[in-house]
Amino acid sequence: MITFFSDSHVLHAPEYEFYRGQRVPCFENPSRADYVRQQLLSRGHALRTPDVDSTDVLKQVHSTRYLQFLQTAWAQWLALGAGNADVQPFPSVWPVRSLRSDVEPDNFIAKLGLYSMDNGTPMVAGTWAAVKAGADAAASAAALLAQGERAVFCATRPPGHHAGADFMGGYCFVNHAAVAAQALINQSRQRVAIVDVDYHHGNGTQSIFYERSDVLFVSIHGSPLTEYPFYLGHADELGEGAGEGFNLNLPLPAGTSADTWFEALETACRRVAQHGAQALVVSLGLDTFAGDPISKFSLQSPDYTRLGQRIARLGLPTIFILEGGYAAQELGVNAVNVLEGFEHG
Ligand code: SP5
Ligand code: ZN
Repeated sequence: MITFFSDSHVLHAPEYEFYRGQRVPCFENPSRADYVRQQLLSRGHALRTPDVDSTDVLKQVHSTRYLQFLQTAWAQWLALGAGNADVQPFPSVWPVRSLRSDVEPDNFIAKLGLYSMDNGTPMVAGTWAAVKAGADAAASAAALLAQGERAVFCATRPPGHHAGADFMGGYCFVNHAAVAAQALINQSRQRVAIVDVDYHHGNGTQSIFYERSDVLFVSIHGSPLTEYPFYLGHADELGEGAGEGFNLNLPLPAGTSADTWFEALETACRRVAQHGAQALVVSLGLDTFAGDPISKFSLQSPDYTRLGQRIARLGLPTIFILEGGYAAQELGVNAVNVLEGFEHG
């Protein structure tokens, strides 16, 4: 399968995140993309560098002030102190209920809190470059679909599905799946669907399309009662206004078996077919793997072939976007299993 891959991903390589008050090495790290790249090449899949500028689509999906912040954040951080070049900024204050988020403060840490949903999304000097290459990959994939390509994979990192219109979170800065879906809509397709199979609910993607009927969002994920992102992803979130009925969450308890997971995939696929989708975006998180260090589902490597086969049966032009998956070594095998299941049945 044609795959977009940018070497710029290495520019996003934060050193640590926090876990229960301790610094731990980042689960979302460059080795993930290296393993995916290795597996793609050894199994004969062609890599291409993203060649479409996503700037205009990014503006349709994200707020202007948030994009402005992302692009200037590192310079603002350095301006705070000469020693900051080797330090990762983290927010320490957030505008929760009763606090205002309409006024952007001048203080950098306050801005970082305004534009973050967690303190789990470390940023470094090269973050914007890596993130922009990921968005360009999504736009490039949509352009190939317009030329008649059946399916394209974006092997991008950092991931995107937790990022909303104006916030980062869950290792995500820009929502690549939303960029892909919006780019497909811009090609005058009336109906697009996004199926999010990452272990974590795609809160950012859901929120971006929550009031729209043209982009159906369906997600299978660990129950937010116990799993990140905790504050969204329940079954009663159906969409609002024109979007009512165009959001489907299929939360499953941590520990759910692969058999039950595939029943949920069946439900998801039937809803996509019913939508009359003209193209599909798959938020391909592989943290549903039994060996994932931060997740609690139990898919095995051959299950990913089956996942690709089921998605292929929808018969739709499809963009796969890499999201989570932290068993880095197996990530490549599992991702390429999906693509080959899709291509060869
Ligand atoms: C894209 C994606 O998969 N984002 C996930 C973000 C999860 N952030 C919370 C990480 C919590 C790590 N918990 C460590 C458990 C170690 N036993
Ligand atoms: Zn995830």
